[in-house]
Amino acid sequence: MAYNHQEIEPKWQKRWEDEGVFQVTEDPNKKKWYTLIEFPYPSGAGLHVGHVRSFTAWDIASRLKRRQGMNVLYPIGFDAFGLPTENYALKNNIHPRQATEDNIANFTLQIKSLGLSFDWSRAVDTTDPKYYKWTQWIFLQLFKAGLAYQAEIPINWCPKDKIGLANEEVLQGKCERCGTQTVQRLKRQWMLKITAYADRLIDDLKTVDYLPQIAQQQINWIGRSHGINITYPIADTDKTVTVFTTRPDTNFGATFVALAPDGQTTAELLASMPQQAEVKAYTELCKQKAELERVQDDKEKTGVFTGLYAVNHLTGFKIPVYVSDFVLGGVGTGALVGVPGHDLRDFQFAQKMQLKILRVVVGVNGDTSEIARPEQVQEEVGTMVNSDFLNGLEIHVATEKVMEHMVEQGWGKRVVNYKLRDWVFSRQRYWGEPIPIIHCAECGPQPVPDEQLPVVLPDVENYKPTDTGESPLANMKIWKSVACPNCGGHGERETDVMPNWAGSSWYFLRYTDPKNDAAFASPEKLKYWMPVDIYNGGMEHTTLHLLYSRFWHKFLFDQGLVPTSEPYARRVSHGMVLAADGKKMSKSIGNVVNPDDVVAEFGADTVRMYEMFMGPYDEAVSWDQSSIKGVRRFLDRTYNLSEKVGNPPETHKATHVLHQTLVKIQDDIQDMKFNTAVSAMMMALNELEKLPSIAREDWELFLHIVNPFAPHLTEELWEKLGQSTILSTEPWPQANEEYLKQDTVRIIVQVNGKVRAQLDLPFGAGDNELEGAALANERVQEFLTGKIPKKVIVVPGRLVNIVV
Ligand code: ANZ
Ligand code: ZN
Repeated sequence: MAYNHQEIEPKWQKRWEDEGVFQVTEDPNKKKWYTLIEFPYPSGAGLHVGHVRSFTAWDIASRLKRRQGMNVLYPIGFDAFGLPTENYALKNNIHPRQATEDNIANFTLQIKSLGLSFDWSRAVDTTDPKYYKWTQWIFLQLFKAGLAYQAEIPINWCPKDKIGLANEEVLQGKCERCGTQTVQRLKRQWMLKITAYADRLIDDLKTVDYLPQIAQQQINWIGRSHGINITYPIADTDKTVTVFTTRPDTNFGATFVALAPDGQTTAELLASMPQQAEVKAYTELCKQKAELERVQDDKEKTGVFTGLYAVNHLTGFKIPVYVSDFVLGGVGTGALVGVPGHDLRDFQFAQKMQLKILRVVVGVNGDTSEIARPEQVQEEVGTMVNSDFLNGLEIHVATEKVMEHMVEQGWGKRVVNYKLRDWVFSRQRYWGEPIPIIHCAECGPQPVPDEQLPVVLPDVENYKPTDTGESPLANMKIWKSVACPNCGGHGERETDVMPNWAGSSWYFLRYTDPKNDAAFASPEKLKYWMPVDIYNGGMEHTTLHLLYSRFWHKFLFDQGLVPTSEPYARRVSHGMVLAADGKKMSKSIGNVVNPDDVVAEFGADTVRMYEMFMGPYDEAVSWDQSSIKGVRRFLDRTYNLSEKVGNPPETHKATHVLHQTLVKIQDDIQDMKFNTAVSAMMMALNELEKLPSIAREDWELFLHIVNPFAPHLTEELWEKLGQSTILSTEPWPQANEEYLKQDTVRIIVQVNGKVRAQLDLPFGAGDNELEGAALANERVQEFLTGKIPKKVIVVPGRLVNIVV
């Protein structure tokens, strides 16, 4: 018989909510536990079954910890500013505020229907002025500390979305959102100096427990490299060129210098270039291309010769100076020294320009032949050759030695370089937090005074982006015009808004004290809850969101405003939920599974348990409808088994299995092996089903075990036992050590009524087995003294009596 989830589930959701069972307050007598999932973006598409997977996993872990006596904070909120909503609103012709409200309402219903133990009283919404007041306030602290500044910088401009994009939002030269080819444009932008934290963002990873690949991605993104700036004289001029290299060991193999079209050096040397006209034409052409496209390995290399030659001090060779767009203006010095034998891009460039290719490193394969094919380009390991005083040295040893030499000779200076750039923090759009700055012709940019925060996003008639590249707020003449807070003269509000990474850079702090009007959170509450004990999120956020929020947090730490230098003690990630066809779910393919439909048909408990059962938590899994049915059958069987609670024989195998399952699921949840935890429950159920009747104690234990996974049904069955308490708040049971030992039972062996031996025998061993083991026992045989027993009496699970 199938139980009625449509009755049971709303009933328990209401009861939990009415009694506030998942609301937490700071309790100094309890150990705190802060579980965080990335708060969802309330898109028009609604909740994804992928959200369900991670939300449920951490709900289960939170439910367990809570029942184990910890004070668990498991909060939820909405990251609701940004382009997706704005674009959705434009497309459906509603106001972004309305769209956001509708979407949040829908998400809330969807999330609540899953029986997740979020503390809804702490929900945040980044678009709520009471929330973004503090986003603005933190921005102003950054501004006051000199970490927010304005710069005229080339930005990646998406001609379709009409928006400046951060480098991170450009993928292969295309807008991350719409796929349109981006172009470079100069624009005054607000920037955040995340580069000031580059070292700490790498070094402090040692103090946290992140999945290794997540930590590595952060390190790669920051891209710290230790190298040297070498300055070469330019032949027949009084000029020099300075290049950045991490591989000065290869300098005997240098055959050209290349300058970035948009680099400082090109501008400085232009007047001295014999081929000035060609260089100018080339640099004009390069402006069309996006940075990422320029540096791709497989891109055909282009460039022009400047007519200049640099002199390599080591060899005395005059090497030609080119301008080429595979060199980036913003990296290092905007100039590099080309070693085509040992760098693939240099190799491609040299082939194209027919430049010399020299071998100065021999790799592990021992190939010493001339380098003519890309596979021969030896980049990372080997021994020096054709390099004078470096010959025979391992490359890293050689690097150190030649650096020392160059520094000594005054040719070079050791430097550390980073790939990380400052964070472009303004957007010329509508649906974001206004940047709380007032521009004054006399005083420059002035912070909006604290008492005037928040700067509320005004209603505009037309929130469509403008072709001029200004934000729609720029059209709001009256709103824009304000008094300068410093001199009282005429001021104008900043009309750019923040990127949608802003609100998510500190939301985990707000959860600790979400209603506070006097501070973003009180120091006491922060002290109680921080750091986040475990943070789960998508692999796609491991560089941007994670880096940005760590940066803000470290800044707040430096200001004495948060108690820990890192926000998240541990970071883990979930695998994606794919469609049944193994593809990413997408509207256009039509393979999207709507969680509402499966909840309606099978119930939240089934969906929760199924998504845990699908496969290893950190691996991608495909949706499988037949497997959902199997999980639902498990729950129906559980429901039906509740009829069998009665008075069984005292000890039996199921009791042992239950206690072992209890321990197993505790361990599994700890290790994020949610799928094997579900399997263990299924096996326990099989054992229970074998019994003619089930002891009440065993049945209660089973309900405890299943409760974090299927909270509604287990509450219902708990109530059916006559319990008036809420199972979700009951103390977690302790496993009985006795039952954990093995699946054995102690059998007493008597000979003529006297105890002669005790045997540990497997559970459920049959009469014959017990008799055989008893008779075979050495001590028993001594007492039998070779006689044939007259009679053997077996009491299953307890005793064998041998009569002679
Ligand atoms: C010579 C050399 C020889 C290099 C060799 C590599 C291998 P990482 O290590 O990723 O930080 N480079 C320097 N400035 C550049 C610029 N503005 N645009 C593009 N590339 C630039 O990269 C450092 C290397 O990137 C430098 O070391 C330089 O090439 C190149 F066998 O110098 B190397
Ligand atoms: Zn002023």
